[in-house]
Amino acid sequence: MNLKNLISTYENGIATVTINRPKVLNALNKDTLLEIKEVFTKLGTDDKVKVIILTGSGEKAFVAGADIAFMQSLSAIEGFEFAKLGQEAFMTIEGCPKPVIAAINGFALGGGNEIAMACDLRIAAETARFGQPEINLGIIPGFAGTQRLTRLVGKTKAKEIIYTGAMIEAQEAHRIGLVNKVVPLVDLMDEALKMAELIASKGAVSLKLAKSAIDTGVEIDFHSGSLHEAQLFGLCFSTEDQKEGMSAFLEKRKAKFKNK
Ligand code: DAK
Repeated sequence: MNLKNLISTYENGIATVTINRPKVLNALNKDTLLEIKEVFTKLGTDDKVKVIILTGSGEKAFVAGADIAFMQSLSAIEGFEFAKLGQEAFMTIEGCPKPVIAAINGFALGGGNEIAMACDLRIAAETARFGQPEINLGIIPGFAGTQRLTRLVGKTKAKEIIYTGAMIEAQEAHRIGLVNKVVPLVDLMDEALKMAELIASKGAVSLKLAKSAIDTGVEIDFHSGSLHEAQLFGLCFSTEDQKEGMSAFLEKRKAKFKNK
């Protein structure tokens, strides 16, 4: 894969994808979204990859949003195509069967906060800043920010963030449940790797089913979600990992999952 806007590396079951446009604070243009869609589709089906970390290049920004210079002169048709591509790219991350951890190293604004929210978990540097500043540009969030932010932090906080366009600091993002953890910037990638390694030590099938149970369940009613969970729970019993996990517990040893 010939990548111009991303760097993708792999080590010991963990892939790290870095959005690499530091001169424009890693803003998302069409080519970057195309590459995100392509890379996450590929990593999602690569059996070697157990967990993916998404981060931004440099120390200033994770992603400062959609590329305003690119968007400024779009026609209606181009705007529609850009919107569709963005939604597809973000859905590819959210629907990726592997856990995705956002390591947020700086500004996560607009589409930057939205792409972080499409990930499963978010670890933020103390210096990270979050916001949905679209209102300042005369638009509203367009990569499902109104939906994902509301689900994560509730209607009241989501409306405050979206109506004011103001930035919030990492500790406040943690307090309202937007991020899982805040760490010093120098420790960010180590902490993300530590979490990725812990998750990568579990069975890939149960991770995938847990992700599906949570993400599908939150979009449907409680009883349908519980039924979906029961079906996936049943499916676990067709795996070698369930047999190994339970045998290992009873034999008082550490499970060696085969990811099947
Ligand atoms: N796009 C393009 N370039 C950007 C950018 C962005 N979002 N953010 C920063 N840059 C560029 C700056 O223009 C500047 O370029 P040069 O002047 O050096 O050429 C360079 O990055 C460094 O930025 P600053 O000089 O501004 O750096 P500061 O430290 O002074 O300020 C900042 C950092 C992050 C506070 C500031 O850059 C800023 O406010 N940036 C814009 C943040 C923003 O408004 N983000 C939201 C973008 S709107 C859609 C769906 C979704 C969306 C759009 C469409 N559809 C459904 C179609 C999403 C929209 C957004 O995300």
